[in-house]
Amino acid sequence: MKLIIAVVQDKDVSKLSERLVKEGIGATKLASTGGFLRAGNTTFLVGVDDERVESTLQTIKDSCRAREQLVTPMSPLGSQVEAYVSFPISVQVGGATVFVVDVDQFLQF
Ligand code: 2BA
Repeated sequence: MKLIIAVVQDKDVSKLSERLVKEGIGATKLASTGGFLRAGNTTFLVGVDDERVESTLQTIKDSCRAREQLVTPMSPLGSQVEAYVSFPISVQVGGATVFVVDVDQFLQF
């Protein structure tokens, strides 16, 4: 068994949730925050038997798409700490960031 941990954009959550339910794949959703953008995203925990890993990854891939997001970092201007200028830059977010890890035991009490 594997645990698939997938960080997805909030805009893709309902589509992915619906697909997982339809395909009978159990999942848990956690509200999470990206370390870089500090914007909300959603982390799915999906436990699946080994033979369903590839199809589950394909479901995640099909449900999540990349988007451009503008971020305005603060950049120092000159030597004074309080002198800052900000300008927006575009970063590509997603589709999904996925980790697949081995599960030692799966227990339900
Ligand atoms: P964030 O950390 O908010 O990152 C959003 C997007 O910003 C990233 O998209 C990437 O394009 C860009 N980015 C991240 N760190 C950067 C940096 N130091 N410099 C320049 N640009 C940077 P994705 O790579 O698609 O990641 C989407 C979200 O997936 C991330 O949101 C984070 O929540 C998660 N994630 C990505 N890589 C991860 C990792 N190695 N471990 C855990 N979570 C990760």
